[in-house]
Amino acid sequence: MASFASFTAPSAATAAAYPKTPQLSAATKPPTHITHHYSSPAGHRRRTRQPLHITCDSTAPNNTPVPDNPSSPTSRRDLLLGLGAGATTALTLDPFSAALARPVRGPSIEACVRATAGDQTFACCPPSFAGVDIMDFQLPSASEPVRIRRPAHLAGLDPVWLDKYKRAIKAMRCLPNDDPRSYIQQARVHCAYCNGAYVQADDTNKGLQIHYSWLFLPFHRYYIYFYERILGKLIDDPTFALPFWNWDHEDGMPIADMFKDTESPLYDPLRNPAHQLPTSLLDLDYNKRQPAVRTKEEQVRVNYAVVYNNMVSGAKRRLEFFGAKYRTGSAVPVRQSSGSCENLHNPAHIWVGDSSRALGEDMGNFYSSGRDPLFYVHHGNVDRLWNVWKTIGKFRFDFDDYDYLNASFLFYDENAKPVRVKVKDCLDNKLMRYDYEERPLPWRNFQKTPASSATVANIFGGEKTANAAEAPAVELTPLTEFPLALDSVVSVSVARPKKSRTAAEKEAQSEVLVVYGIELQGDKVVKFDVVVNDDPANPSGPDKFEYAGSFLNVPHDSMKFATNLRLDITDLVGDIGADDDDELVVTLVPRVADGPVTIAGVRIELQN
Ligand SMILES: [Cu+2]
Repeated sequence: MASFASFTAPSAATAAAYPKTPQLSAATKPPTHITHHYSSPAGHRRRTRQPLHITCDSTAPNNTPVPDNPSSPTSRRDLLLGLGAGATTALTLDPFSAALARPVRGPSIEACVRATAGDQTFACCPPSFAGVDIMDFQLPSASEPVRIRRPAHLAGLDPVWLDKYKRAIKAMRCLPNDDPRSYIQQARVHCAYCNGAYVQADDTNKGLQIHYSWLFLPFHRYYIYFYERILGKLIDDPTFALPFWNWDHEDGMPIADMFKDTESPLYDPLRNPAHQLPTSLLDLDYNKRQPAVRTKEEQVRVNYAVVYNNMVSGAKRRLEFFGAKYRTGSAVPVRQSSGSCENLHNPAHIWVGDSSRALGEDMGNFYSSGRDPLFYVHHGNVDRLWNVWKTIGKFRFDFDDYDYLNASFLFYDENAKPVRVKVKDCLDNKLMRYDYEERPLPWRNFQKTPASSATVANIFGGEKTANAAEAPAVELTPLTEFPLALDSVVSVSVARPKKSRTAAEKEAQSEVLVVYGIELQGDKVVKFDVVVNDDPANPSGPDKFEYAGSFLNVPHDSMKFATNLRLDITDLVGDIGADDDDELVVTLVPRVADGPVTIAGVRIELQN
């Protein structure tokens, strides 16, 4: 047990139940008990939420409040400007002039302040780094065993491994709260990086947000890398590997049983109970209060379609898969665009979280999602799909941009030592001494089908292919009426930069549909779908040719922000027979609007 010498082991066995959240929000109104009453959004009967009992071998109360960073007592919400009238203009410009081209060099820890979510603030800053040497990350020794991550629904059948996993999570829950490896401190990592607690080290006038950009995948890779190594250390097992939530395979779509056992340290009471039934399959096209009425077969098909869209047809190039380039100096309210890897992962957050709570805890808000063990398992699959994407071929490889490779983050490692990591050291997970068990990819050659609506054929089919915009049955909103509030279905005719492209031209450049200047509150769930040459009265789902993609915001900080949605429609245009059309009719279909959203416009680009 020598490896435990470096931290204070909890002692004595008195804590009857471990309250998971109170210390997170001393200045707000945290739940101080762990039995909650729940009213499901679909009007189910009220039920009492199962409490979670964790008995720590400890005399130390593990709900000791962790103080904020004393130098930064207030939230940044009031310190940074929200979006002004010029924001839309700024978004349409390239914000990355040569003078600004520098890698994002992690957060300024000294300037960490309380995070925001809704009208509350939360203490999410890490334990002070003051006077501590921050090491540069070193890849683990090549002699270390490779940790093999297995799908959760299969790994859970192995009682020896499951026991280790539960013991490790329990040990993490029982660490003192000021230990940077403790359960609550690990959850705070996500909160601090995602809910407005940090500014950039090299430009403290600018906030730091690791979503909606190319930082999304590498940040989360390192996050669960350290989390996994901490768990292994806590049970003294250097081979310990996390499972991954294999939701891109039919068998893995329900939440794995081990997370639903209310007596287990893997359980989180703050989830949507309606989605923890044995028959509940994750819905990758989740519309929150509009429950999908699908058979199991239909849900599996829709999920495969969503994975296919975000991994294959809509993710031919790096910008659309990874998300926008993000460099030091990029203004905080302008989050250029998320990649399809992130878009693919968003619905699970909303689907798992408790939608009866204003902030959607735990998984439904970035400030709290790290409190659910499922978070790390969900992100394991996202991390795995990064690797899978690179095997699909053509232009699917990592960015080699200097500012990507040298972007850096700060983490605490398994020895509670602060480490500065750079993106370039995480591009090959095998060098990080972990890997994934191979799984079939049933979505890989998904066959989409045409929209079933006869109306679509009437409007856009037959001889009516030369200029779909002239179709009389669709009420078109002129582009000059943008920006507009997206509070109902909107169809707009958008000119294509080039029609009748040859196969070689399609190979050389993707046709990308850009919904730009999407403005919303960061802490609101907003979802809209985008369909092309489709019937606005009966818009298609993800398994149809006409469906281009969806925008979904997972609630995070409470600032207003603007972003873009980029959808590769090269395949779509061919599928719907619109190759020779001058224009496409793009329909935006609002699905969830917990807050207002405005759209500055829609355009089509050709992109290398
Ligand atoms: Cu996530």
